[in-house]
Amino acid sequence: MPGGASSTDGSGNSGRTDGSSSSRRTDGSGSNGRTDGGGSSIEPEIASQPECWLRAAGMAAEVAEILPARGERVAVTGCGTSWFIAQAYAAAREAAGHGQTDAFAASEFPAGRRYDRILALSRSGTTTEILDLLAQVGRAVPTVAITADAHTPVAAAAGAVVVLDFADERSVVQTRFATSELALLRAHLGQDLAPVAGAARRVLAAPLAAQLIEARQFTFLGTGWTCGLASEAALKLRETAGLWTEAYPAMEYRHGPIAVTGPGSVVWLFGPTPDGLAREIAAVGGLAWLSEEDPMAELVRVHRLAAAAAHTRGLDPDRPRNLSRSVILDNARPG
Ligand code: F1P
Repeated sequence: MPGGASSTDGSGNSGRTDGSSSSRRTDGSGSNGRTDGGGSSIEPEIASQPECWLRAAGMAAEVAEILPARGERVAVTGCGTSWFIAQAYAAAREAAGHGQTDAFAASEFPAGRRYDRILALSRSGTTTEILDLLAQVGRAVPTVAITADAHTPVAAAAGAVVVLDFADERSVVQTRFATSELALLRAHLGQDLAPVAGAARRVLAAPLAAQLIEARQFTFLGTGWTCGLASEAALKLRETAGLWTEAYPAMEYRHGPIAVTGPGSVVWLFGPTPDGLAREIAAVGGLAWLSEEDPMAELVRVHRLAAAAAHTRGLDPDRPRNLSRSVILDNARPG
């Protein structure tokens, strides 16, 4: 069902594209077999986020039955961008009083912990660590996956699936899929996404500040649910433009990370600014970037910067160095 939800016991591995026999990144194509037809895809994907968010949020009632219920003990898992979105949702859910929510990289999921539901995030639906985890769990615990592609192994591996195919991307790096699944999850927590989409439209319409385009190093800081967004922002600039980026909980910044701030550094705050921190950043020569916009809209500014910085550096933002749409491993278990 496009853009919908279903419970599945489906048929397995169609869509898995394993490529060469021993490489750790094995889908080879860099775009899961898609043909881009020239020109960057990432800019229109970035620009479509407000509409995608509203559409995803509009699905919240339809899929409420298979998403975590209030009071459940929940684990959320993913890899790369999906892990950082898992972190953001986990903190937001717990802060909203919906119940204990832990986030794990799929490869580090603690065996033996009891949860009422496991939520797996995977745009591609083919990531090995996610599929291995779901296979280990089986039907012992209710599992639900959010994916962009219903015709991938994750749909069979999870007990239920939410498909956001309208937010899928041609770009290797995730922008609108990741934020759309977070929009759905925020809506499921009872948040109104309309003002958030409005904030993203303002961010999209504003010029990118020259100080951001010219910066040599970025440190992203967050608190609560924006810690995950800060990590995702840092990953986006690394993946897309090869930039030096770091991310921490805001109060951790003074405990070491401040050492790398200097002229040409931007310290980008996604959550509330701890008292005195902006002054300390300025004192060591960095630029503190603060925003009144919703942090998810602020992530859109990072997306725009990532694409612009890639072009400035002569890189193709749709095909980042050393990356592919999905990491599919031949030997899933280390050691
Ligand atoms: C996500 C992911 C991306 C990363 C890279 C490999 O996988 O880890 O975040 O940019 O391209 O894949 P998934 O969400 O499809 O499981």
